[in-house]
Parts: sequence; C-alpha cells; structure tokens
Amino acid sequence: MNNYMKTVKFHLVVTATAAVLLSSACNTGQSTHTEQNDSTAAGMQPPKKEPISQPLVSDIYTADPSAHVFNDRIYIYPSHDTATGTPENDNGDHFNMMDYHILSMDSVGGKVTDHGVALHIKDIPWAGRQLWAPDAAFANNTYYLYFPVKDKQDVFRIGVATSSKPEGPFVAEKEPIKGSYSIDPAVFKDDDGSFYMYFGGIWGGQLQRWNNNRYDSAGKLRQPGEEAILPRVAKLSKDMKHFDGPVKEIKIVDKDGRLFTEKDNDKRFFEASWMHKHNGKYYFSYSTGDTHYIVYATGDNPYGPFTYQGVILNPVEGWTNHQSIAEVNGKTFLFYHDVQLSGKTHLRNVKVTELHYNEDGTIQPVTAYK
Ligand code: FUB
Repeated sequence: MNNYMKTVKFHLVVTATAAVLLSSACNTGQSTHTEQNDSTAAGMQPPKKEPISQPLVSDIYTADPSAHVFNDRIYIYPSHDTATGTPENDNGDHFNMMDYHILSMDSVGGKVTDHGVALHIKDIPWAGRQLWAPDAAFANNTYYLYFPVKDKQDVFRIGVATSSKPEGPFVAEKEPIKGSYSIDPAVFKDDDGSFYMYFGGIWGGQLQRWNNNRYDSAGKLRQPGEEAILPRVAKLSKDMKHFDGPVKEIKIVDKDGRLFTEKDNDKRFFEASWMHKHNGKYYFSYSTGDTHYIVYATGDNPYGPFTYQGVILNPVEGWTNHQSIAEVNGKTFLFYHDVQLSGKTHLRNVKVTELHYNEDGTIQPVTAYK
C-alpha cells in the first residue's frame, strides 16, 4: 500500500450523523461521497459501525491532537487539515496544511472553543510548506508551540514559536531548532522539571534520510530483514528553544530485548511519538503507520530502551492514526482522530475517549467503533 495514498482503508460505513454534520458544518467544498460507498456492492453492505466518540469540532478539519492541561483547562494542539487540492502522492504532499488552530475545553464532554489562527505558515520566516503535527509546552512563564514544517529546501525541520497564552497567537523563531529534523515533535516534562522532545517519522516524514544525525537526500527505507528505523529523542535546553545535547535514537525492543526489523511493521515505529508517565513508568506510544496501530512500549527512564507492550488504539477509519494521552482530574484520556466527517484521509477530525489501565499497568486497547 502506498504512503498516505489510500483514501479510505476500511469498509466502515460513515454514519448518517457524520454526513449531516459535514454538509451543515464543513464548508470545504468537498463531497461527502466516499470510497467506502463506492466499494460497497449492492446487497453486500457490511454491518454498520458506530463510532464510540464524535468529532470535537466539525466546522474545520483537525488531526494529530496533542492534549495538555494548562491552568485547569484542556488545550488541544492539532494539525489543521484543509482541502487545498494538492494531488495525493507517496510523500503525503496532500497534507498541505497552512496554519494551526488551538482548541480548548474546560472538561471532556464540555463545550469546545476554537481559538482561531494561532500561527500561519506565512509568519514562519524559514518555512516552505506543510505544517504537520505540533505539540506544546509551558515553562519560563511562556507557552511554546513546536511544529514540523518543510524548509525552503523541502526538508522537514522542527520549529518553535512562543506566546504568553496557551491558545496563542504564537510568534515563530527565525530559524528551526538547530539539529532538528523529520516530524511529529512531542514534548514531555519529567517530574524533575526536565523537558524532552521525541520526534521522527518514516516515509513522508523523511526519517530514513537521517543517519547519525546527518542528512542524506538518497536515504532509503529499510528492507524487510533489516533493523527498523528508530525514533529520536533530545533533551531541551532551559530556554526551550534548543537541544541540550545530541539527538539520540530510542531503542524499542521485544520481551527478549531484540530490536524489531522492518517486516515487524505491526510493532515497529513509523510516526506519532508520545510520552507519558504512569506510576513511575515511562510509556512511549507511537503509530505503526502502514499497519495503522497505535502501540506502546514501556521503560524506566526517558531515553529507553522501551519494551513493546501492545496496542493502545486499533486502526481507525482513514490511513493515518495519531494519538496523545493526557490525565484530566484523575482520569486518563486518549485523544485521536479519524475521518468520520469527510471519508478522506487528509481531512480528519479529532476525538477523545477514556483510556483504562489494568492492575499490572498495561493499557486496555481501544477500538474506536462498536
Ligand atoms: O498530519 C500529517 C501527518 O499525518 C502527521 O505528521 C502524521 O503523524 C500523520 O498523522
């Protein structure tokens, strides 16, 4: 299957609710007609699958939700998907996002506020195209927005922008973070106050072009029998705008301590890093990309190694799968997206559902449809 090219992978029926929401709310000019409907032969309708959660907003398309609690309010830092008409290709060019909108709500299930444009690509001096999945952090009395975007040479770098308010507007630094590359920054604050950035994404995210932190425009994806490409981590400096030390690879291993190979593509790293802590353990979660799972691995320190534990979120409708995990008033929530509103893989909508742990600290997998 090509990278990001499959419009809709599953034969899930988009609910009537979604179609109504779309036609009344999403003023994008996109049709509600989906490939699922095309591929469903008359008389062979699969059973209707009801989503367990509804989109948090339906007047814009949003994806890749990074959730944090700031000042007792839930803030979500998503990608803002738009129908720009960019043709689909293997590099994900059709994910051609131009700005960020921050969402917030006082509780899960409460009214969601869209705070409007927080940062636009035209205000990032070094940016070329494609604002992908962001994250945010608070330190030094400042809110920091971290974002991946291709530079003017078409190489993904990670930038930082600042604001005095969690919802922005944010002002971008003049250069990307020195030594940064690839996509999907996730910034984690440890109990001692240190911040770490986890990042990387293969295929369209270009991580295969980086070996030993050096760029090779001809860098190739691994062969099935080769060790899988690993995600990256870097400690952040006190000013939150630099890496404090070299970027390191994160080892994800099986129960026998073995690294995964490329053919273990239902377990190996693809994109969508996230780190959270539970009962003193570090939980590193990520998307397996072409097999569409959100999975997790646990470890004893922020650098790993992390031992693979299992699935957090089964494949959702659409090609991409991307999560964040946040604790709100003693409960743990999984923020994710699917394509309920559009049926198109690059026009997604963010959602949230509760996540539950077993007594041994393992996570109960979520299936987003019932
Ligand atoms: O939103 C663009 C890209 O799609 C993200 O950076 C990936 O994680 C995937 O969700």
